[in-house]
Amino acid sequence: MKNILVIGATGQIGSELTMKLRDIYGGSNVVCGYIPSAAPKGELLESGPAEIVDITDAKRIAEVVDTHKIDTIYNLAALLSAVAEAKPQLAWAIGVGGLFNTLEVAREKNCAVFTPSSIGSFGPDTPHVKTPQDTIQRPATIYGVTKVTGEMLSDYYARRFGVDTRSVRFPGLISYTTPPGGGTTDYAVDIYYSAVKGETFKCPLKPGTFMDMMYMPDALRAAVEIMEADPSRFIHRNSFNIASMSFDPEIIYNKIREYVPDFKMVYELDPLRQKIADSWPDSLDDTCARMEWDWKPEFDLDSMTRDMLVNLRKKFGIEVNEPQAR
Ligand code: AKB
Repeated sequence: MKNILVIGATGQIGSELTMKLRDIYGGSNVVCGYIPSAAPKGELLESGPAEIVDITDAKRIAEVVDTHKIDTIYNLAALLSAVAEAKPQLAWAIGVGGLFNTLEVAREKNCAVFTPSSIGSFGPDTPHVKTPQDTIQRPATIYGVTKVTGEMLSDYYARRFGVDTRSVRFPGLISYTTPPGGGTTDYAVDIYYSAVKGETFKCPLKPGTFMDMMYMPDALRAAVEIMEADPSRFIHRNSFNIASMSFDPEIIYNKIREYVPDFKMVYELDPLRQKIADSWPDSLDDTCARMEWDWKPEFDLDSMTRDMLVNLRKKFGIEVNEPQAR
């Protein structure tokens, strides 16, 4: 049985991953680590222990690890790409300083560490289509710089100190539970909210902007499965490409229109997000993850769209029948 600390447990991934980990390992064995400005509420607060853990405070991480006899840390603290461009110093302090603190505590107290990387770890010189696992990265954003640094630091701690560090490069994550904040791929979540609310969607990226995306249940499963995987099969550790679907704004819009025929979208470009998206891959090659720990996605664009529409309508109390394709 694992004793897990999730740092950043109230964020977009953390709020759902903490609940999934509690389902698997038991509520009392998974600590929700949060900062006071993002305190847990409802089920997240009630289903297990919660502790204030600011990732920039190494002493506090060590205290919580000792108190709860933690053996595995999920480090989900980060600023997303567009916000990080506005606050590069804070992005570094959290993404790199915070990871360094976490790895040091893990080294001293013998914890395994999961830290997500991202498609944002790639840059303009990366091959954009079917981006290989091992290729040039050289990102153009501070977010990407922190992610590449994190991948290398995590590999260093594994090689040099034997810390069990593992990671995946997440695509844009789509979910109906906790909205993302400040990412470049957020449009692919926002578009579903507009569709169920009957609003015209203002798309910040131009047609033809392809990026990898993934439905949250697949992403959560990846985070659990990689930490459960047999490390003797690993050739890589930090960080594995994982993929399930790649689309541009037109493709997702037309998919939603199969279920919401009156849905309207207009383009209102955000130059910062467009520049970031243009520097990221169109699609990743996830062969290594498939071979080294049997990664396999379950959702495609159609099954994700159906599930998103059903669940967002429930969330907003909108009565309609199960969406049917035209
Ligand atoms: C972002 O857009 O910043 C994130 C990511 C792809 O890492 N969703």
